[in-house]
Amino acid sequence: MNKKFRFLTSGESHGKCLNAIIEGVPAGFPVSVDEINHDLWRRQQGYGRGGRMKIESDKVEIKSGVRHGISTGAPICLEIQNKDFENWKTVMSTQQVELNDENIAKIQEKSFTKLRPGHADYAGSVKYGFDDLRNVLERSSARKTAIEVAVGSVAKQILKQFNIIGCATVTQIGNIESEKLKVESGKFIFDNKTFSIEEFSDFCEKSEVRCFDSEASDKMKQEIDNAKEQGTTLGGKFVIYFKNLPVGLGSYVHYDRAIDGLIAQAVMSIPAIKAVEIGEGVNVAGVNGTETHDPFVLKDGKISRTSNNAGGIEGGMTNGEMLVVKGTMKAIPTMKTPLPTVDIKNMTEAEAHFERSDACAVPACAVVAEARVAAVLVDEFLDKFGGDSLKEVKAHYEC
Ligand code: EPS
Repeated sequence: MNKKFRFLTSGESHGKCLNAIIEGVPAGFPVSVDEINHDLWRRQQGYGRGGRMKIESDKVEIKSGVRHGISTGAPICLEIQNKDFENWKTVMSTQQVELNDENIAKIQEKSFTKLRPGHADYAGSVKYGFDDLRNVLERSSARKTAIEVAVGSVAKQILKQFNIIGCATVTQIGNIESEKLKVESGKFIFDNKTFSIEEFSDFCEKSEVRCFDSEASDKMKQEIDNAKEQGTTLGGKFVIYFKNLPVGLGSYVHYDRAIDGLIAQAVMSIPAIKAVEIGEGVNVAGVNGTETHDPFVLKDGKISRTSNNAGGIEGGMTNGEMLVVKGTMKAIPTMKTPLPTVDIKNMTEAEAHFERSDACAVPACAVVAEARVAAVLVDEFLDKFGGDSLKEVKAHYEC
């Protein structure tokens, strides 16, 4: 498959910085640092975030591929500095450090060998042959999602040129669920009122847990407080919406071109995600065909639908309806009250390693998922309507 918007990232959780190189942004697209920084800020929010978010205030530097705020068609290089690196300079040095007593002590202090169940520690150390699990933690950490959000923010800015807008909401934290949300004809219905995507998004942005339902938000915060008190962590569910997508992104002709498969991969690759659903998702198992599928009707002479159970995708392609992607995140595995484990240093039973963590990162995860979905959508959008410049892409899109 020939990707049109592709990117690679690098960087460790406590290394110097996180980087991305994006290839495929045509010339002439506005790329705003402020918009990227706003998305980075959104990712850092959320009740239940840990101490690291008090240290960092993520800001991106665009290092190439953009001139005076406009893309040039060249690869775009993004960089986010890890402020915490100041405290990890010796431990995370990319070069050999002098092995004096002080440095040895610093490195040993941050080494760990007690596997955290649920994290990448065990499989990662076996796979890469590490004795020090620090080597696994540093790249497997969800810290890398900061640079993924920066990439997704560039993708969102491209989509915005075509009036394609997304938003992210949390619908469950621990056992607390939000009110059931109805989405009909591109409108959001809850609390017996109807809202546009912009209005709906505002409710989510204002909530400390990114939930549109204020009553549920309060209960979710309480649930997080309870988990903290017990030294444990919480997972949950979120939903990503994208509106105004053209018909026909993705394809049914090959397994690796189905857009639902691509979206599922993108969201599933976020640390701690255990399930991805499109539209009604797992609910379709218990419902017959008559109730599952979305009838066609003619509305003012145009083909229209009476429901959107499919979540905007049929046959591996967007069908013009609102895209609905649901994600399920497990509780973060680094816990104050540790689980039983094995210490690989001396092969004894032990308690799992604990270091600073988040009691709940579902609101942040929703922002990451929105960014990852945006990157897939742009890739497919440029595959269908691509050109070397914004002007060419617009011409292809409009004809
Ligand atoms: C994260 C940074 C990390 C964690 C979290 C996500 O910072 P630190 O390890 O320094 O506290 O807060 O990562 C995890 C919980 C994890 O399991 O990987 C971030 O920037 O989102």
